[in-house]
Amino acid sequence: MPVTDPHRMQRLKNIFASTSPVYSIFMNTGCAFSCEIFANAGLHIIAIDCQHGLFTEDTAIDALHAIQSADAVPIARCRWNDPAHIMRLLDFGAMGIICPMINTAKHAQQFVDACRYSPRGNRSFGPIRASVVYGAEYYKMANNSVRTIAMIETKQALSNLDEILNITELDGIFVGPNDLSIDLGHPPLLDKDHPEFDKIITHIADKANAKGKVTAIFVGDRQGAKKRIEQGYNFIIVSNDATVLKQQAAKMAADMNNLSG
Ligand code: 3PY
Ligand code: MG
Repeated sequence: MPVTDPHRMQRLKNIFASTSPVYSIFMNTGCAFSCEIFANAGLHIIAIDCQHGLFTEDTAIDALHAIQSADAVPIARCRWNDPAHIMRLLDFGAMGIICPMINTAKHAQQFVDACRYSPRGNRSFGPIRASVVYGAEYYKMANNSVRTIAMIETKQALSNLDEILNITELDGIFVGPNDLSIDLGHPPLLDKDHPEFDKIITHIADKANAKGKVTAIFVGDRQGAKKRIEQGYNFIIVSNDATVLKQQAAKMAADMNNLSG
């Protein structure tokens, strides 16, 4: 029996509709086996990072194969607001796109247009792998299933937040706390306590929640996740596979060196 399943397509939408926070991790090593490990570890969503991660379009396909081995939903951060690249990631089977550096309503409109078929956008038809994985219904269901998430990570995006949030086809925003803090004149703050910056982070969540959008943010660890959830975020991307591997490798080496010392 073929393993096509149109219901898989609705999973991301359904996950975001839940009232509990949702967790993911960025895959940055460019390694499909790493994606398989994290996808089978129990996270809701696995996010392939084509912006800062080592993935190319070719290896993103391997990552999608690997994620499919588990129950996790595959999404991708595109390398930039580049319609050709976004369309390929969707054709490969990513069910959501996180787009970096969306600073104006025009940027946001260009982004969501690339994710929706006409008349709701200008995505070109050719779901080569997506129609194999999700079945013949893919075309009919794609516009209502693919999730569009715009990164808010500059001063300019902050000042245009209301206009960005008014874009109908935009399903959510994702705060990049490092880029945003840098643009506001700080070192990269990630989830460090910083009253002035924390106020801005809460303000973004309040505005996005009032519009019924997914409110996503990047954090370093569990403590950071807890804080951002309290500030109003419901989709948390925690760390990345390269960092987790680095941390565990350092711990393992220190443990072994202590043993022999
Ligand atoms: C940022 O913090 O700027 C990010 O893009 C997180 O991934
Ligand atoms: Mg960023």
